[in-house]
Amino acid sequence: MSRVFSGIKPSGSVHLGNLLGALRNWVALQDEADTVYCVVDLHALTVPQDPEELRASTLSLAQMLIAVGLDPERCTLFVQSHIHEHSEGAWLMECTAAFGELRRMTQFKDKVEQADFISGGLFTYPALQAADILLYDTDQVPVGEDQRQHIELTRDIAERFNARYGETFVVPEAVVPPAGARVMDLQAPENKMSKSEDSPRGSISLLDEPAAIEKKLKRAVTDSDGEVRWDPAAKPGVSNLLSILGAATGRKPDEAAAGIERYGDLKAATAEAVVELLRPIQARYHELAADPAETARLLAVGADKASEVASATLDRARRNIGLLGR
Ligand code: ATP
Ligand code: LTN
Repeated sequence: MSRVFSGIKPSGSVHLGNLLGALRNWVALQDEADTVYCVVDLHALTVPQDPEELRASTLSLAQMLIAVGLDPERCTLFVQSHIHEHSEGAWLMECTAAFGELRRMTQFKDKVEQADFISGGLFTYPALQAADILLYDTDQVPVGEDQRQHIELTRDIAERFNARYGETFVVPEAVVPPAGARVMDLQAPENKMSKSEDSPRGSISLLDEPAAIEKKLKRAVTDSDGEVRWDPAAKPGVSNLLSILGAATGRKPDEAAAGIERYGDLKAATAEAVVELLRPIQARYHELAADPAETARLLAVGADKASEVASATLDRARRNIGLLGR
């Protein structure tokens, strides 16, 4: 059975892009593979955090992952910082990645432009991500389009480590869904929908009330030519609405355009589809949020399962690279 691994940061609330680009795929893969999913709290530390908020968002993200359909009995669901092998593995990865490779990462370049404090961790972030993936002998990494470059780097690191020190790591590949891989911001459709707080009106949180969803979609940026047509280059706003509508109703974006002539109708149809998609997720989330102790228990079971695999892989890497055993 192939091994699947993926991670999501506990920063801000989970949005529609996360769901359509990544989480739905995570859920589906539970039936086909040995799946390992991680709340990557260490990755959230690349920017300063409020300690209480970070703790709360880590727990709440785990609850949201279960609400969207991850089943802790069928997958391994855990918190990254519970498994110390991730931090230790990251050092081995940092020493295997080239400075130039890390410098070329577009996510780093974008964040550097926006951030007023640039931590060292922001730069070495993809090395920690490589450790996450390689510790679990991962074959496939389901992610949105924006993560493709990090997975390519992970492959290069694994191949280089194996070439230098002998077969140690499985070389993984990215699995990017055909529809919804890149959901764009509703107000600035040239940017991806994101958790960052600069554009609350451009992003639909999985916990938004129906009225808020309708309002955000009604105000979504379109264009002035008035034709409902799938054409991401010329019509980014309209095409984004069609991708969302398509992904929410199981169709390709151009098929979703059939029978819709006016932008107002497109927005209303998209809002209705999104509200229906989120309704059961929200109900389940609120149930789980009422019992944090149960979530903590589930995460502890996940950490036990994860630890077994991660420690065996890290031992192998330590040995192969020449660290003295004790
Ligand atoms: P941030 O905005 O803080 O960078 P994020 O929204 O990108 O966060 P992550 O935790 O980094 O969220 O990503 C979790 C998963 O969601 C990743 O697999 C990522 O590829 C996917 N993803 C994130 N944004 C989008 C988007 N707009 N469209 C499709 N997939 C997305
Ligand atoms: N970098 C990813 C989150 C992430 C991840 C991972 C994804 C951290 N570790 C391992 C896949 C596999 C992001 O910013 N979305």
